[in-house]
Amino acid sequence: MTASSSQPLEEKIKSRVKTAVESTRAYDIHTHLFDPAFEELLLWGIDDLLVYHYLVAEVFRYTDVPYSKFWTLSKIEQADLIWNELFLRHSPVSEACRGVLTTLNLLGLDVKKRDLESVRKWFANWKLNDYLDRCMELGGVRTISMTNSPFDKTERNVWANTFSRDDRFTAALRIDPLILAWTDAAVQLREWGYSVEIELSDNTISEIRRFLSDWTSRIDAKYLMVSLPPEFAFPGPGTDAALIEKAILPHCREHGLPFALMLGVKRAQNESLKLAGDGSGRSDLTALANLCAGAPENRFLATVLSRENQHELAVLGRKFGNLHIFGCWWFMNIPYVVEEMTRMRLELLGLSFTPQHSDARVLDQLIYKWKHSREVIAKVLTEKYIALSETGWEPSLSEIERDVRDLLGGAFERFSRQS
Ligand code: HDL
Ligand code: ZN
Repeated sequence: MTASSSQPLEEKIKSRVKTAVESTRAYDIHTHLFDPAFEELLLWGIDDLLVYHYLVAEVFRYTDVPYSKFWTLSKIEQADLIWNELFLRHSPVSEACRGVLTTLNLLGLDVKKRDLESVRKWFANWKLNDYLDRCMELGGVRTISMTNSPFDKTERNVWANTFSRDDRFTAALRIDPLILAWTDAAVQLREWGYSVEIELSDNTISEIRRFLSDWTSRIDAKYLMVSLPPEFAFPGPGTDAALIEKAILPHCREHGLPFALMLGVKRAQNESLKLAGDGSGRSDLTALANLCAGAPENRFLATVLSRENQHELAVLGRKFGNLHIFGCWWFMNIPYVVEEMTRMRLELLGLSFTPQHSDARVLDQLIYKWKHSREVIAKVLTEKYIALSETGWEPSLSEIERDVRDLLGGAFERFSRQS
């Protein structure tokens, strides 16, 4: 539907924003999805959707099945339990539950039948590569950034062989074990042929940088990334701060790559929930400010897990041009908070940030995570452009399309020198 000249300006703007947001394909800058060459690491289909760790956490608010029993169940048995508890015995109003239904609905399935078996039969007819195309088309996604860890055995084995990459997938080098568990990581690096010691001598630092360079080129990493606990301090007394200062930042400068910091995760708050057991805490963002100020020639991507940190992070974005803020990460990815964060960021940062990434772990999630996000982004953007028009400034469709391209990956690509 195109805006006609007789429409009131507000209607014209609403229609222009809707057109631009719905038609602009996004660069999804952080996911846990994989190029199909990684085979079983790329999760997809109704049972992977239902056993997503967000739903595992939620089902334990209802079921009295013991954790130990749950983890012995097959994927289908876990999915059945989750479907019965979270969809049939209680209305699926949570964001993660609604997301499953948004996905199935946009795939053309009739969810009101509540017939899980017929949904399973429908999925059984798909081949992965066709389904990948379908999910990227329905999700409006052009490029998917993977999360690639040299410390993951299964993933390492794939990279050990040459394979032709699907050019819709880019790579990000994830280094949590190196930074957060250096003593164990040092043992691994020695096994892989890097002569490192626990003490961070000059030789050890150069061997760590050789490891980082080897993997940066092997995967063609577009950025490095780490998730850090709320208590992360920089400068700080820990090995984490020393490794970042002596190895990671020089490596990123040498290779012209941003360093992504994902702050505020409390790993394994409930170990019995496994991947679903991580929690959130308020970080001291002084560490991020010190990094941005102390290493002006480095570029930093940042997203934080605590709602209480969001305004301070956006203000930091105003202080440092070498900081690019992205996403409504994990527990922030609920419409109530996405709207608050996107409005705050537009008002403080203009268009110089990336409002969303999907963090998808299951391919099909691209469909709902981007549908739900686009609805909020379009709503807030419309409000902002209408506020502009009230000053007499009428944003054209081409200006709105330009801005939306920036928000959905263009600003990130320029910041990470991919364009
Ligand atoms: O550390 C991360 O990258 C987080 O996104 C975790 O993977 C988390 O389990 C997750 O999937 N959040 O959406
Ligand atoms: Zn993630």
